[in-house]
Amino acid sequence: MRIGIVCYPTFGGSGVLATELGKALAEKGHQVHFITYQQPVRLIEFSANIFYHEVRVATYPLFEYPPYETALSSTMVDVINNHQLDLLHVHYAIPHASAAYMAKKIVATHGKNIPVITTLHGTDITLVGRDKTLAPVVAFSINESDAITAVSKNLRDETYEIFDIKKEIEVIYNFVDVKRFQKKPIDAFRKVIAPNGERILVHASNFRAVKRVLDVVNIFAEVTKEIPSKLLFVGDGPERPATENLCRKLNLCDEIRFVGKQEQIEEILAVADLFILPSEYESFGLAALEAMAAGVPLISSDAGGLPEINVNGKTGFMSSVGDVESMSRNAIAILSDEDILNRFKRNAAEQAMKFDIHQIVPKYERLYDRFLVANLEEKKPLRRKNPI
Ligand code: GMT
Repeated sequence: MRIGIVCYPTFGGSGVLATELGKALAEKGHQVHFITYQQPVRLIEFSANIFYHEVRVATYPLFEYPPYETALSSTMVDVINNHQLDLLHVHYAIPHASAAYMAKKIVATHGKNIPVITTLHGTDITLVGRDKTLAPVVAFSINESDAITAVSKNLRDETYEIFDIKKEIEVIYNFVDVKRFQKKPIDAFRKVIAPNGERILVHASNFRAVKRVLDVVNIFAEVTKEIPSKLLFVGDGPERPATENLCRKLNLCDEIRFVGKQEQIEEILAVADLFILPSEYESFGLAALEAMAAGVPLISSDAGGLPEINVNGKTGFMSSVGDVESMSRNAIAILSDEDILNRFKRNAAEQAMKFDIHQIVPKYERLYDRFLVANLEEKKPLRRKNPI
């Protein structure tokens, strides 16, 4: 099949998921065309089945706001026509679903039917999408998609709650390539981070307000009073300065490291003992799933789709959003005993298997197949019942 994938090329969960999906499909023999404004961060190695088409936005002194969405639709049309795409799979509704709608309408005038599948990821619905400056377009373009998927049951329900969606939204969970995360810890790396055998806690995110990164510092402050430990912050974003200030205020600078945006997150997770994700909302929590795949238990909030991946008391613990005291207590409970920690690690790794790439990617393929078959049916010449 020839599949066009549209996504954000950055470190965000939706872009990571879309890129990993494209890579997996290419490995299975499909031809995959990424249409983005930059090379996706996880698209580093060469594959004969992967193509990359950069969206270039025209600039002109008149344009205070360069027309990205128009450029994206035009690039989609170009790729659909010149590479005979069978379907478009767009990740994150804004502005990808509406740009795809426009492209679909344009190629229809050339006599082509291009099915559009929209995968909703979270903030495109719960945070940004519901804003009144965007909502009518988001709702319309979701309804106009040929198929809609959401990355958790929670996100599906939230979408029905927020918008008047007339179609079925199918849940296809996010996935992880478990094998990639089953790395042996590099001793030398562990020693650099925790020279005296301290426990290693990790948080990875885009440091937006919704992640409640300050809670991570406050949880760590409590943990380190009881258990010698270190904290690694992976990623970067708007809350970073406030987070650094809090580390300084609590005199924890020697215990906390900011390692920035990392492509090889699996190397870091391989030495981690606990992953902290106290988010205000998380449609799924792909970063948490990656941690679990590396055998790292999870201390998280119970917001959004997190209860669909974190099994309370088994793969980690969940607490109400903002309940730093409960999260600290649970973290200490897991970290204070080697046997308990190892049991949680095993459970986390086992739970991640349910979301392994080999379980989930075929679900997308089956969804694609439905449209391929429908399109073939449409193209079949009409057979007369009584040929003359
Ligand atoms: O804020 C983020 O975490 C980035 C955002 C994105 O769309 O790139 O992540 C959302 O999509 C991820 C992949 O499906 C989910 O795992 C995250 O939970 C979701 N983030 C939120 O809902 C806040």
